[in-house]
Amino acid sequence: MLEPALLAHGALEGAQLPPDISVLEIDRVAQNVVKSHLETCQYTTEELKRLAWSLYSPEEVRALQSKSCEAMWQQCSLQISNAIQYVVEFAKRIDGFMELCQNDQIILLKAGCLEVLLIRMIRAFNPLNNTVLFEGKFGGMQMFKSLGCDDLIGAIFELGRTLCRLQLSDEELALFTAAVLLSPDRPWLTESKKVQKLQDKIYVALQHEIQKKHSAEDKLSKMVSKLPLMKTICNLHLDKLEFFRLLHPETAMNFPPLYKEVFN
Ligand code: MHQ
Repeated sequence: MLEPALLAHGALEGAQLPPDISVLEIDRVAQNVVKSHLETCQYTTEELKRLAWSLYSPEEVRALQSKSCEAMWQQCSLQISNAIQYVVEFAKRIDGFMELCQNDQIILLKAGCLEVLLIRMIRAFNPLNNTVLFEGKFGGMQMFKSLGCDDLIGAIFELGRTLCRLQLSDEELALFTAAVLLSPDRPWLTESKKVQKLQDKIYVALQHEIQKKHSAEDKLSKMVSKLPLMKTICNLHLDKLEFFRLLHPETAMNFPPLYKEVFN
């Protein structure tokens, strides 16, 4: 989905900039996006480094596992909803986003925010022991057993592991999440050309950032190649939510408003 546009606009092809974008403008875009990310990333790198040592004990994991499916869904939707608030704030701080019509802002957020969360997850994911941050401590996938979504959780952890292998810096993470958010191919966008232009600049800035250390074509195409798995996870999540709603409509009604609004 993203590849054809990327290739067509030359973002993956060497160092040359599209003729209408200057180096100064690309630097400005990068600075704005990185600043926005750092201001809205929920946990600083230092905080996360400290937290990585606090693991759930086996008893605590067992306690989470013996919760009801409803209680665990409620807890997860609350955590996700909190994290979404930061993604919304991130979007609002990206130059150009607030200049899009409100309809398109909502479409981009609804379609992109879980993907952004999944990319942001690598900051709170420890590939050494396969654990993720959940309510202040790190734990493995077993802690989500009571959700009854082993396939979804397995896919999320697999994505965490493969994205961690790319060793993205905060700058790369910031630009990658901004590019995912500003995807011009989301259904029902009214000004997708405007979105395309914003995304093009962000991808050029990302390529520029990667080139400081690596071969950009290589790393950028590896990053872009994880997008299909993210799409699969988003669809799986929607399926699970729909099924849960059928089984427990009262619980689903009480999910956090933001979670309901994004995934309704
Ligand atoms: C963010 C911080 C953050 C917050 C919440 C959908 C469902 C029923 C279950 C974290 C998914 C379970 C999420 C809470 C699980 C995979 C979810 C529940 C980065 C992302 C992160 C760490 C979320 C990652 C995914 C978690 C653990 O800044």
